[in-house]
Amino acid sequence: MLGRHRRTALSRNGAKPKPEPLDGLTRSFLSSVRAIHSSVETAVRNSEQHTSALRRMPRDPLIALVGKPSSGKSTTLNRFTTIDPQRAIGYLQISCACARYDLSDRCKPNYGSCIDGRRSVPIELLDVAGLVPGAHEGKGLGNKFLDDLRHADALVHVVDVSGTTDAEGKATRGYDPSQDIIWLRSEITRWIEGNLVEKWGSIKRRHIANKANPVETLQNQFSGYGSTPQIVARTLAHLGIKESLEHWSPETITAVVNAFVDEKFPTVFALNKIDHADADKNISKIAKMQDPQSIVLCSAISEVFLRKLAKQGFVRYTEGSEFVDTREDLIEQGEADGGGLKELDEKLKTRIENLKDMVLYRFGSTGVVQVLTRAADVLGLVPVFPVRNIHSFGSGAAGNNAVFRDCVLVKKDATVKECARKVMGDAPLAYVEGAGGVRVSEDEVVAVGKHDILSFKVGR
Ligand SMILES: Nc1nc2c(ncn2[C@@H]2O[C@H](COP(=O)(O)OP(=O)(O)OP(=O)(O)O)[C@@H](O)[C@H]2O)c(=O)[nH]1
Ligand SMILES: [Mg+2]
Repeated sequence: MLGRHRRTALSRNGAKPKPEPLDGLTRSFLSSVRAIHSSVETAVRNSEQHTSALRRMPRDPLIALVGKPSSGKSTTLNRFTTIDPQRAIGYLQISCACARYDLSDRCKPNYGSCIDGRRSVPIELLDVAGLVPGAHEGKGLGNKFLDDLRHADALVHVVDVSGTTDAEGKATRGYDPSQDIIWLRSEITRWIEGNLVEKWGSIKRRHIANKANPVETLQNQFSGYGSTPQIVARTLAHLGIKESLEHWSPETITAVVNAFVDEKFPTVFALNKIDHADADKNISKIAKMQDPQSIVLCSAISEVFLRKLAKQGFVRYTEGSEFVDTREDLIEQGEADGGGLKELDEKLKTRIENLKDMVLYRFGSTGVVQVLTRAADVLGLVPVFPVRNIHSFGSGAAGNNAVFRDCVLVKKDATVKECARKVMGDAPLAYVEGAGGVRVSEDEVVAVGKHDILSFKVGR
């Protein structure tokens, strides 16, 4: 994968690439993103006016981008539809239920899109800036950072693998980015462990007095981090601890916190700036330390650049792929008008060639689209399709034969009851029907292909 190719880094000698040439493009890019977002909002409002009792859950799954300053979080976020500087809506690609029933031509999502059974479902992304070593003691944006983190269901740790920024994001050369993975993780565990150990004496006393079980006691402590009893139960099951809680050693507490962080904050490592000449050796080192499933190689700046050029009619770019065609390429391929694309000047031409050499041909894509897919994988999200009519899969609107209009993402191990709450809010539930019109118990756990098409019947 890390084949030897001509090396022409986008930014020479690792300094931050000059922003000037991109400024005009950036402005128009941002304004078009805002335009997209406002049309998304209008579409959302319109659909809300005439469709089912669907409501937004108190909390939908949230993926947080974390990483030291200048690692590329904002650049990555800008690839998605930004709501404000910290938040964006990304679209997750999933297999839609319409494909199972050969109904793809009638599948019309309220949110996102569905093409031939590949559905894009919106998911919220949060840019959590301000993390530096020592954050758990309040350094940098310390506590603010850690507070924001509570809401996250999965983390994307954006790691600068160019080695051109130190642990605090300052320009340097030859920095070892595998260190960032170690200290960032340790900031999170030390924050949680510090809070736990501080109160351990009284936690133990209450545990004994209440004759509580360890899940109850720990969930009381961890609920502030957005934990659930299921997460705590999985944490403890994973460790298989024999001693009762009041006899736990400091080592056991450390192990519990570590296992809890694994469960609560599943993490994807987005190894960013792969366009840089020094990236290879750093990637190899990190690849040896981490589960390969948790790693995605990416170049956020290349993705942003290609999307801008495509928007402005300079290239044809299939997002998430390695395919970039210029006017010349298309003419060569037999499209006489060059696909209606504009001519490129020499500077842009060279830059695109470099980008193909350094990123697309070597790694197969800019990797940014894959970051989200991988995050959803580690989070184990299950798409659930609520329908009004379990036989037609329709939304119940007269004269409308569209199917599977709604899709919600729920976390692994979610029950039918939790899905109902997510979709219907507090409306009283009479019963639930699953595919084939059969009754489904509220305690059933949903999974892909199992109880994932549901019709909620309201009433007492
Ligand atoms: N070479 C290269 N540079 C990149 C890439 N992604 C981002 N950068 C540059 O890295 C610098 C920092 O990027 P940002 O996206 O602002 O970083 P950040 O993580 O949001 O930083 P803070 O907001 O300070 O926490 C900018 O100059 C980007 O242009 C990339 O894929 N390759
Ligand atoms: Mg930023």
